[in-house]
Amino acid sequence: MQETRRAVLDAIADGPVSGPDLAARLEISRAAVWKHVEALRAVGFGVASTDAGYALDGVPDYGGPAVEFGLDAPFEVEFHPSLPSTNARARDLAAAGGTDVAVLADEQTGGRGRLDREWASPAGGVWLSVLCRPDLPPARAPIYTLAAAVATTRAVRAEGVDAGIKWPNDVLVRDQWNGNGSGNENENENNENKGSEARERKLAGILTEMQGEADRIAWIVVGIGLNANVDSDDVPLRATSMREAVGDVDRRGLVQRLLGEFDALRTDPDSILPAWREFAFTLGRRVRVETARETIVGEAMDVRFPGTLVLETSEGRVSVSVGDCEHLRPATNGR
Ligand code: BT5
Repeated sequence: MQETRRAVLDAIADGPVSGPDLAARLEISRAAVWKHVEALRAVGFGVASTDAGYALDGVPDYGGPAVEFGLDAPFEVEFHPSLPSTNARARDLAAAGGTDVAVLADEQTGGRGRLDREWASPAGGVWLSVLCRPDLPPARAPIYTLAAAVATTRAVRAEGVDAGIKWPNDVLVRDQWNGNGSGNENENENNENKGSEARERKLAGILTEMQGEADRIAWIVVGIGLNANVDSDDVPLRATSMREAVGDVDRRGLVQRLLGEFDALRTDPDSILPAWREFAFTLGRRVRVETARETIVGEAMDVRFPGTLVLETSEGRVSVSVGDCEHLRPATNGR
């Protein structure tokens, strides 16, 4: 939001302020005050004109200015009703020199996951890409993916959704009928992995893209897809939504919390791994990790900086930095 417009908004949020007072405080003309007030009304803010002056009496439900107003993080927020992909838009902004921008869309028509997989993005979700330029070597970029997973988990937990993280980038919800996640022996007895995966549904995924220079990240785009106010019929079978878990949520507050948490984590990198471990569904589980070269099965022991999964396998300890991870059912007697 334009700086003076934000200052007008902040001033009238604390009670009525007369036009002349506003003009004097912000060192602009009274005509300029009026223009800013009209512009705020045009994007959905309620601005009452009372005898005592202008007063804020309504904030739009969602959108760029709505999320920016009251946001405790230094991001400019750009909102689009529909975009092919917020990550693609953020990459364009990166190419144009932008930074600390959060791109939001109500729906995406060409949303993408990792390896160019399709990402269902119906209207009502939170499709968000954060562009920043951290002073980090490219090899440390995965810590940003972990930070985004932690921020997303905290934001959805604050809405009452009991979510956790699957390495490296999925936020999952356990099906209520099997809250402990340790396996219901009557289900899918013959299929170790399908049985277990069906009990955890994907609520959010993260796609991190970046451009690196020799020893420093030029820009990084962290794309977060969160099934907020969408029907579970409109996302894949093994996915779920906040609507399904707790009903519709206030997306403005949700995104503000998510961005605030993400900003706090990126400025305190040492706090990321402990928080990730706290929310991890993966640690202590038997997992199968598919990398570009091999398939590794083992017990997930730990995650290490900047996001490496440590597995105990039949051939010893193995560390994996990139791959698709599946939670397996715990081994049962006789197997
Ligand atoms: C991810 O990929 O989980 C990363 C998803 C990132 C999406 C965000 S939305 C904002 C930004 N703009 C974009 O274009 N992308 C980012 P991956 O781990 O590869 O998982 C992809 C798989 O998840 C698909 O193959 C489907 O099986 C499943 N899937 C697709 N849409 C889904 C949805 N809405 N919810 C849950 N699972 C979904």
